[in-house]
Amino acid sequence: MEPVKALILDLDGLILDTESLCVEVAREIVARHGKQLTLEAHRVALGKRPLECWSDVAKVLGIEAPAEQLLAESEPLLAARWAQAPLLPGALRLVRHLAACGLPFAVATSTPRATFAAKMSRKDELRGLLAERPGSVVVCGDEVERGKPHPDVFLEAARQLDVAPQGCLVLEDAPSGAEGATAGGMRVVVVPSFVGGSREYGTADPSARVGVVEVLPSLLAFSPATYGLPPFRDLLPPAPTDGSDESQGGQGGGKQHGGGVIPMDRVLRIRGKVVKGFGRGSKELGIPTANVDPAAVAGSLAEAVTGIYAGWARVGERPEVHKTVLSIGWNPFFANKEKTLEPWILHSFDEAFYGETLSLVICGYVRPEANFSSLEALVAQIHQDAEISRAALECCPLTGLREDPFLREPSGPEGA
Ligand code: ADP
Ligand code: RBF
Ligand code: MG
Repeated sequence: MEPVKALILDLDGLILDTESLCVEVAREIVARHGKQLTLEAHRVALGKRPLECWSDVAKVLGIEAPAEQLLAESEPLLAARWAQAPLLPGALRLVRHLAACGLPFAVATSTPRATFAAKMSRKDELRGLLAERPGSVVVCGDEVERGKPHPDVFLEAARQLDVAPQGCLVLEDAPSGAEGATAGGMRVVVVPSFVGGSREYGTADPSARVGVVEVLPSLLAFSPATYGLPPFRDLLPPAPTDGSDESQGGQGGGKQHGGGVIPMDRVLRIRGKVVKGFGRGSKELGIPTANVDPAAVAGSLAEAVTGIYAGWARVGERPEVHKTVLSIGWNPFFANKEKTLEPWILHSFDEAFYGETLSLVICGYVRPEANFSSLEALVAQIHQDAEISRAALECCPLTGLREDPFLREPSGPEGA
């Protein structure tokens, strides 16, 4: 297989969370035309150029107004919002890493050049790394003949990077982007931004020469080492620098992204009541998990990237702050229908504490959720997660967050 020589990154939905802004504006515009935005309309438009998005949305919803008019209606609403689009988890970390190791990379986006500038206007570091480095390559939607799902932006990015398509690895969130990169003869890692999730992309084939090789829940789960690229250097606890084992691999759940806990740029602070779970934590796994009331944390839970995390926990107003490891997601092994947030607090309690308020500072990403061939394998993995989290929470900057003021605020049931 051709080694990966360059990465090509999508922008919207991969690096920037512009999807929620677009959905908000699209809802308003289609409502003006007497329609409601559907999941299908959102899906077909995702990742495409603005005019093509609107023509797809109009077609799917049966709006008679021309796409040009819908686009013109949306532009002032969006223009006011672009600069505020948040960075997606793991995006800045990846871009910093690529720039630091001198790996060639490019942006291939459906966004027109002027909108790209608006989106970057308040992202100084990101803009510097993406667009203002010597040799930066950014190809915008209005700089090629055809938009995604055609391969034009990707092929132009590869041409400017001077790397053959077989040597390019594309990171994309949208079906149209994955299709375009595949049509260009490239391998694609998909990080779905679309609520419909990974089913859209079928099963990934890790050994494919072209097309989708991997589907990941977030950029935090992306491991450059899988493609023979230099591994991230920020994992905790730090790998020994002198020893013979340079790989950082083989440790606990970290295996899937190279070993270790990733310190999070944006720490999550969550407070909620402890409620009854599925009743299998202690009984089936021997691992009690204090399920946090999903209603109390509705917003944060919906937004949080699924995965296993490390952090600090305080029960009610008790004086102690404990290390914790936690799972946010759907528990693929049990195929839950509800997204849960379940900390296993690394402390031995005398009795249960249902109904008490739990305050959590979630500061490290351990690994993506996974499925397992047996209950024993799941339990062994959770114990490894706990060990690696214990060690990581002794390291800077995670260790300092034990003193986070959020853990000391009065813990009303609603929290902050
Ligand atoms: P459920 O399915 O109701 O969550 P579990 O078997 O997972 O039941 O047990 C979780 C309960 O056990 C928690 O709600 C908490 O009251 C109690 N508990 C005791 N020790 C711990 C611990 N170390 N971490 C989390 N919860 C604990
Ligand atoms: N469930 C899964 O299906 N897959 C996992 O990878 C997984 N990892 C977990 C890691 C930790 C640290 C914890 C505390 C739980 C994890 N679980 C996982 C959830 C576990 O299945 C759940 O806590 C029990 O089913 C009890 O509800
Ligand atoms: Mg539980």
